[in-house]
Amino acid sequence: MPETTSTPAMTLTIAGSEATGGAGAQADLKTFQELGTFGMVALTCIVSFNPKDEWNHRFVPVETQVIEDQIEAIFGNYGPEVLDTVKLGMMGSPATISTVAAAIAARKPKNLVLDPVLICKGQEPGHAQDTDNALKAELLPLATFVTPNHFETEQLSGMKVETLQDLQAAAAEIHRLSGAAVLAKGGVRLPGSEAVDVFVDAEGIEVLSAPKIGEHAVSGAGCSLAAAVAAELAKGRAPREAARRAKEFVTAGIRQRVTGNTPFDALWQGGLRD
Ligand code: PXL
Repeated sequence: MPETTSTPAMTLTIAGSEATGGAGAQADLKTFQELGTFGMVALTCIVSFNPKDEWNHRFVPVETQVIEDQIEAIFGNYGPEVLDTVKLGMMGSPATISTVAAAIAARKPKNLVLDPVLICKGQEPGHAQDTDNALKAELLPLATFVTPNHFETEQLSGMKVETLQDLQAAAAEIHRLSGAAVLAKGGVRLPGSEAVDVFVDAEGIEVLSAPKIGEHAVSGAGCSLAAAVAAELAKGRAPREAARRAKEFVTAGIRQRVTGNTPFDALWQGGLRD
């Protein structure tokens, strides 16, 4: 058989490990593969839920030098013209944010999708204020696409979000502040039978809507949504089309979610398969 080489679209996630495979880098990598891109990971931290303590997070940061080493290895192998799409997930500390911001600013990938993970389940709001501030100051200005959830939308916009109109105004504000395309997630947090998300870019606003599936947030939905946006951008789709496809991917994955012993189910990235 003659040898052939292939050149799939390339996607990197800089994110944390969530050992049970619901969220974090595991969700990103599965999403990348499912959507036909060649996935890579630079790990920022390791999260292990604790079954003996209501599934709260145990969190271990990866040393900043090791984060730099991983990013060096990855971009040494594929330059920024080949690897032009990077997704950022959980950072976990101001030191990690500064390390990642410097590494990204030096490589300038065409697409930088920021999932602005501020606090996770099990963390006290306010506990991570310095991390929130560093994320806003150092990573948000580099992003070309940002995917805040309900809480993160309020934090990044400084606005209260209780209705779809509020979500539209807050998403527009984050777009104004950052210049990035914004996909702000209402998810199950806004009242009504539809799970609504709002997309905004320079061309205007669009409400993406799908019937709610249950009343509870599913683990990995945010990670998978941002990873799906990154995969679609890497394949050459425009941001608005990437947002629409990512929403479909996540809706199908929530419909076919996986149940275990944690109090939240996990999204299945194979939801669009026949
Ligand atoms: O869903 C946010 C998230 C992102 N990354 C990691 C996580 C979580 C939530 O549990 O553990 C590593």
